Amino acid sequence: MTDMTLRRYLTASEQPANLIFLLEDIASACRVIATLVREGAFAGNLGSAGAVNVQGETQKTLDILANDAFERICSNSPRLAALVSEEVEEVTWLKEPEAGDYLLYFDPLDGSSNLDVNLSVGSIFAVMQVEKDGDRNVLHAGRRQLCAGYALYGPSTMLVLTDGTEVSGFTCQHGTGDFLLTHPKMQVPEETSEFAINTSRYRHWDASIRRYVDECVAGEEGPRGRSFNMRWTASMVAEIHRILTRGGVFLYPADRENRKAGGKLRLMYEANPMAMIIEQAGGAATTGLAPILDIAPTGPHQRVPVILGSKAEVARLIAYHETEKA
Ligand code: P6P
Repeated sequence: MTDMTLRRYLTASEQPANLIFLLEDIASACRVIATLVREGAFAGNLGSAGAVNVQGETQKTLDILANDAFERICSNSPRLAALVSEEVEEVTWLKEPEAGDYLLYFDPLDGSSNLDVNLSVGSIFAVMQVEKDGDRNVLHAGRRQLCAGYALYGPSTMLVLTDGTEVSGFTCQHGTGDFLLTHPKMQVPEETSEFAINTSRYRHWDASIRRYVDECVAGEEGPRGRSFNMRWTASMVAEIHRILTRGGVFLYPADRENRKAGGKLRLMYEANPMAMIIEQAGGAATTGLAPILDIAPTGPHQRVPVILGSKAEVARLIAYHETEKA
């Protein structure tokens, strides 16, 4: 069994000490959230908090507790200037920003509708930097992310992280709480026969998405000449982890119903971090019309269309966005 702990891995990667401190704090927050999720039924933490968040979604009690864990644990990081959370409308400024300070973007508990039915959920995060002293701008394109990652609270708790050079997966050892390197240099297979989309939205889809899914469903007799499998777990973290592990393509496209809102998923703390991870693992990430990481944000909670995963399938979907205009 590996003895490569997250600390050893980060130290060997020669990241700046203050970034290592921040990533360790994020890992600590994820350990706390893993316990909160695992013990939720005993502590009476399952179910709704009776409030609605900035997204207009009913907040689960664990959404709030997970956000509190990130805030409480990460706010002490020496060079962290601001927090941008899915659960908080405003940007939380911890200090007067100085050039080089870190900005932390996070979805503390993604897929929380799965909690009450005991299915996988996760946390998603990304780190960028303040550009110059006093600069209170958190709206930077995803290309500027220094690192990104997620925690998956599944049969085991995993932390998957990229620092812009590779994607590494760490599994939390239940006894010690150490995150040990179990999945080094993760790569997305270029080809796949598995797609993930909420098919109940078929009636809202554009022609490009309908064509893609219809061809997959047509199987061996259809234009793709092979059968496809479909998965939908209502947890982006679980979908992305499966795609990183065995390939696939994840789609939450713009459609006739969500286009006015910009799509469903949020750019700064869902799409951008996952796009960096997938690109670093050899996959591709697009809105269908442009790379996600090139989008110039207009707001901290901006929504975008998301298509990402195995490069060959993403390329096909981009082509269909060009040819199927309806
Ligand atoms: P739907 C969870 O709410 C989330 O943001 C992602 O984790 C997930 O992929 C998607 O929304 C699920 O959407 O349409 O199934 O509710």
